[in-house]
Amino acid sequence: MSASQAGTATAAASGAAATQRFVTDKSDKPSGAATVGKERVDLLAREVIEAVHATIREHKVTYAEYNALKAWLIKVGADGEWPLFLDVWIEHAVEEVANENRSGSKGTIEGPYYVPDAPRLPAEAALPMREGEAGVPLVFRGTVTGADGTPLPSATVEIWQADDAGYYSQFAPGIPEWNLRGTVVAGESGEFAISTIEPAPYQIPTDGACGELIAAAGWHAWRPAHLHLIVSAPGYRTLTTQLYFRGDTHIGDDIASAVKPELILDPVASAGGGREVGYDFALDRE
Ligand code: MBD
Ligand code: FE
Repeated sequence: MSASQAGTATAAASGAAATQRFVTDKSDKPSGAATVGKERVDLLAREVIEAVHATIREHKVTYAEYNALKAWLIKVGADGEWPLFLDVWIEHAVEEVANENRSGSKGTIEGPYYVPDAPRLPAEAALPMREGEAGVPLVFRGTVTGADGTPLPSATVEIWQADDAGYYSQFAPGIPEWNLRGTVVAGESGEFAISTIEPAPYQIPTDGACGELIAAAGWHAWRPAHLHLIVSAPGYRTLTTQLYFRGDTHIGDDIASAVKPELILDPVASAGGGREVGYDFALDRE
């Protein structure tokens, strides 16, 4: 992305887009908020509130600190950053619990920037890209099987990623709608080969409430470069995961705590000047 376009990418705009996405896709769905029963709400809300009280008593939290929290929470909402805040600091624990009994490939968090129904592409395909899309070309190939090795020709591999400047289409201005997003339909043996570019390390927006927290706490805003994937096949548990690149500066201190050793790729140089890498997905049965 050019500097002028990057200059107009604001936390509030990407936050509003991520909030709208969540409300549209998740709020009213079977896995959404509407289906949580009274006993669970009572138990979980009470425990979280009590945990906050315990922290206040232990550290003798002042009114100045309480008011700073209140102001900050109001700003999270105003900036549309609830999806960002939750997915960066909370989702990894939910994912850990949800996937603790998988025997196939490791999952990790979805994050705020998935968009369903990306263009369908054949097993060997390039992701939608701009003319001369910046970045090191990458061919990412592999197979989708069941955890027992059964090839899954009915699988789809949904993939989305940031561009070479660290921006996601539909969450930053000036990028074509489906840029670097696709739904790849596996081949006869569950195989796929996706041509793309290597994503850039990603800095979460620094000009909104989440950035304010990071600065106030003296943290950093970086995620290591990553590919996002949702791999699915009828009769199998859908796998939401991410893949990272060995040697990345922030692989050991992801702000979103979503790196696992099994998710780190080792790409090698390929003839055309780019890089290539293989990764096979194994899905658990439903
Ligand atoms: C991302 O790109 C991301 O993957 C997560 C989890 C949070 C913020 C931005
Ligand atoms: Fe991401």
